[in-house]
Amino acid sequence: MLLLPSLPALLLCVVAISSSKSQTCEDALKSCSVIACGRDGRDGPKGEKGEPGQGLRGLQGPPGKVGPPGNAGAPGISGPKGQKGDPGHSAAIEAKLLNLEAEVRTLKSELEHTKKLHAFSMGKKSGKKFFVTNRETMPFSKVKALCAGLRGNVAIPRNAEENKAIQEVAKGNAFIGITDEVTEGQFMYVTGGKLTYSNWKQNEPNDHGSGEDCVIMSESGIWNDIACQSSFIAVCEFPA
Ligand SMILES: [Ca+2]
Ligand SMILES: [Ca+2]
Repeated sequence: MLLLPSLPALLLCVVAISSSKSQTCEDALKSCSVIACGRDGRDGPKGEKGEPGQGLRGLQGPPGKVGPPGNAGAPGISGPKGQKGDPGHSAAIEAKLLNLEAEVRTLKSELEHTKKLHAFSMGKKSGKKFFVTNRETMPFSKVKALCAGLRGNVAIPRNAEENKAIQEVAKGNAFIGITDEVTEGQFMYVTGGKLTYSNWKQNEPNDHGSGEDCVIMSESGIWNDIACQSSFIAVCEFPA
């Protein structure tokens, strides 16, 4: 950088030359790095590497490019357990269903109990059915409709025991489920089938007057054919 020697070095060199006349200028050049003798010198030997400079450092360069993404890290630790959720719909429906089933079992049991009590209170249970009346009188067609509405049938005495049971329930002239509406003179059960038992009054059935196709049981338990449009006591029968 500095090709010229400093002023004190130049003066020193001049002083050295003047103080020793026996020295040649070339000798002086060996000890002086600056040509001070009036003619061109040659390049001196290469100096040793200097100390690192104390100058200012350069400005910081711009940031480099973003590097590629790193590998995925290991899974973290499981979080704390959450609070218990509300019961689902299916669980609620299942619970209701169980309640309903329990209620149905209870109702069935109570119904059986009630039927037994009813049959016992009637005291007229005969075989596998029992007979019921409200003691109202009405034409035969209405008796059939009334009993069907109660999921029963018009009372039918199929043997002497049932005949007696109906007699005790009716306590008066009551229709029984027997007619010859289909074929005159051929009495049948309203539920189908020919008679297997009968308790006709003497000289009955006689199809008196304009015709008698229905049958009543008198207070004494004997039968008589009679007009279906007449009104008599309604008695229904139900399975026991
Ligand atoms: Ca008849
Ligand atoms: Ca008659």
